Amino acid sequence: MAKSKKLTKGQLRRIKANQQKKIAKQDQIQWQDDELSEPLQGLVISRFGQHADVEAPDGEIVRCNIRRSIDSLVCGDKVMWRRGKETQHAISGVIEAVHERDSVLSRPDVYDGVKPVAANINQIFIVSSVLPAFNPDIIDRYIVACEQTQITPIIVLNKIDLLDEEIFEVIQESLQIYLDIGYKVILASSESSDGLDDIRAQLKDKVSIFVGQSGVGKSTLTNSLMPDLGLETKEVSENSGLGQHTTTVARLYHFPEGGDLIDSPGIREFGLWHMTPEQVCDGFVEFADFIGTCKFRDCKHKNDPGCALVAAMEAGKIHPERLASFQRIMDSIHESLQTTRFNQ
Ligand SMILES: Nc1nc2c(ncn2[C@@H]2O[C@H](COP(=O)(O)OP(=O)(O)OP(=O)(O)O)[C@@H](O)[C@H]2O)c(=O)[nH]1
Ligand SMILES: [Mg+2]
Ligand SMILES: [Zn+2]
Repeated sequence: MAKSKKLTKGQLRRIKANQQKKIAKQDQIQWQDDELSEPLQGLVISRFGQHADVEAPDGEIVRCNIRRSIDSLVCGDKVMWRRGKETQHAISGVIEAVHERDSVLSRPDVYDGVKPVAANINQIFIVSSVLPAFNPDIIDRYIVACEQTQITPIIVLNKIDLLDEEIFEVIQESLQIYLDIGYKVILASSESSDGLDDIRAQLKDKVSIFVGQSGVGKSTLTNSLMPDLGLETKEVSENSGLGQHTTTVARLYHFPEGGDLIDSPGIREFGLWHMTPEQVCDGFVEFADFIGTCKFRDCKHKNDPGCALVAAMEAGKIHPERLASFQRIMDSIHESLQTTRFNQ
């Protein structure tokens, strides 16, 4: 039987290395040392390919090349950079070093392994909405990532203007699960301005990022919070019901009242293939009291006899939806371990 052919890790790495060589040749402007200023501090506002927009200490945004010795650079990174004596092909400087990160949000990428999304953030707004579709699985996955990196998650149910009473009741039930665990939930709408003040208050003096599926309204929300921006937003495709990935790169904005906000491109799914089962367990904080008390040490927390998590669920201490979500994540991790791509 013909099996679908997957590229090996080595092959993927070679493709990527070749691509990068090509890009580097095209884009790298070789500055001589005497053509560069003294090193300056900077903040990466946005990264795209081999370039990044860096904010200088005086607030000016300068497009820079990235030294090849830098292997990871994302929106939110604090860097050392040097200004070129003149601008070449719209590039006015070069980033030479990245300061150590306080935190980083990453997600696995089929080609790149684990891919950082943003650095030095301390709050993640997990944005969801009924359009394109309310998806608690994605919320749970982001929460796991937050717990792993110790970044505070805030759950936003956006576009509440679209909810009729019946749908609202169903979703309310789902959201209550998160409230019961202790997470903050904000109901919002750019259309009706519901929740905007609450979000504003949460953003103050923090570095936050909006994440979530494409089309849930992250950029529209960013625009509503900072009306001067005028970011591009797009209708959710009526044919597929899927968002169009309108935002293509993460970008940081300074919030006028203090604090920064990163608007990030939407995702289809948020895989956790890069995590160990233990890390996923830790991401379900309400499981903590029961983990390690199953009858068998290698309990898969499914149909295993004497499973403490299943018992806790039956006793009403763990919500069945959360256990089911946890089991789905575990299944997806085991599946991906069987294909070699994410074998570590
Ligand atoms: N009814 C309603 N529609 C909204 C609301 N917020 C955003 N929309 C619409 O939802 C669509 C998608 O909004 P975007 O802000 O582009 O979504 P996004 O999450 O930034 O999408 P990506 O950039 O692809 O990740 C647009 O047509 C918006 O007008 C809202 O509060 N209510
Ligand atoms: Mg967007
Ligand atoms: Zn168990």
